[in-house]
Amino acid sequence: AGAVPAAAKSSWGPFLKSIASFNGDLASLTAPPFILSSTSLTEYSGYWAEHPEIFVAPAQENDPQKRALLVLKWFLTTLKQQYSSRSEKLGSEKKPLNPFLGELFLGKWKDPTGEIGETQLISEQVSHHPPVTAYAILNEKHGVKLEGYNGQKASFSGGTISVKQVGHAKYHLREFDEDYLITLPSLHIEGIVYGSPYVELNRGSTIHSSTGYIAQIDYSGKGWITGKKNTFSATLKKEGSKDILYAINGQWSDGFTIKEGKSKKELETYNAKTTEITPLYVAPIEEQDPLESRRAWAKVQESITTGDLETTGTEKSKIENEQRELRKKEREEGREWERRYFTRVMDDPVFTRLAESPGIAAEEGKTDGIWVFDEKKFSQVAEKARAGGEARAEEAANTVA
Ligand code: 0T9
Repeated sequence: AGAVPAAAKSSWGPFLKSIASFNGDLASLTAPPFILSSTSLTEYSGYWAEHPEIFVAPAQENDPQKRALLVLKWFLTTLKQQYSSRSEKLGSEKKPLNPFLGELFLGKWKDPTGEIGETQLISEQVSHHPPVTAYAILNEKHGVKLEGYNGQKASFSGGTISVKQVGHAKYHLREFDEDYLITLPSLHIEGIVYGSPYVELNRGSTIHSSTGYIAQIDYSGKGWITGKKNTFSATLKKEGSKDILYAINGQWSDGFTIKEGKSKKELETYNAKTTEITPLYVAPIEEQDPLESRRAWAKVQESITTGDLETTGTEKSKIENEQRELRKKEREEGREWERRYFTRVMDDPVFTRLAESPGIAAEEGKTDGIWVFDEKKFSQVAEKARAGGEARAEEAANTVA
């Protein structure tokens, strides 16, 4: 208790009252200024690969069973970034900026060692109403590709906001032509009454592999055995068999232990607290595309940081009005906003095949169709950028001459 800054206490009460009549649309929540984050939700896609070396590790493993374990391990190591890094950094969960349609967040994890290779992030807001973010994370050197999309369905009851994630992620290994379908955990926001919200995971999530391995992860929050927050227990099995090949237990924000199923032999302990992350490189704002998140929101972000509420309001409204105009024009011209990197499909063969495995509710993964990373669009954008770069270089050369 007592986490609400004194100056903000007066705004928290009315806010609590307003969420009591919450309609399920998280973006419509008007949170008090001190709980506003200057980060857009498009940036959250980066949490999937803040340990690039763990992200590509499965590509270097020849045994399919161990590969499936490494994919599960990688997934577990992303949870701390995804769900508790903001609380740790900012003191509580904060409300992200609600991305506009077509907003982009692009970056890369550089690799000075040359062993991991560069890992590239492409995140795009593919829907505004309801909000859906799609992403692709690519490591060319190791032939690893993650793609997915993410929306949220929320409800408020008993003092907490419960959030169901809509969407899924697919992890692909080129060398083995192998796919993993990842479902996303449900979460709830605790600590709301005290004004210091933080995320806890509940229920479970799964990873189904095209090689027939199934990982099941159960989240129990303050587990009844350990009483510790962020507790989970995971198993890896072969489809159709009850034998546990590996069991992983611990806390996703702290650490966990991987044991062999039969012998219970300890294979590895992972320390989430001491494993360092690799920061994402994002181009300087002046080099960014106007649709890139940090460029588009720059003024809003600055005013949130300095606590200038008036500017936050006016700059936010500018973006919202511009967006309304764009949508109106599209409606009049009978067209739809062209997503730069993603395409909506009604059926994705990998998703359909893996989602058929028992235990997956395929419909839950669909947000009016499935968003897939469009390699063709991607290479066209890359081609254009190259051509642009060459033209600029030529121009520069001519100027010098
Ligand atoms: C995808 C992730 C997601 C996004 C966030 C619910 C939430 C927005 C969605 C699901 C990422 O891969 C993982 C992590 C955290 C999720 C966010 C936590 C959160 O609180 C927000 C919502 C929109 C709010 O900000 C509610 C306001 C709250 C902070 C004050 C009561």
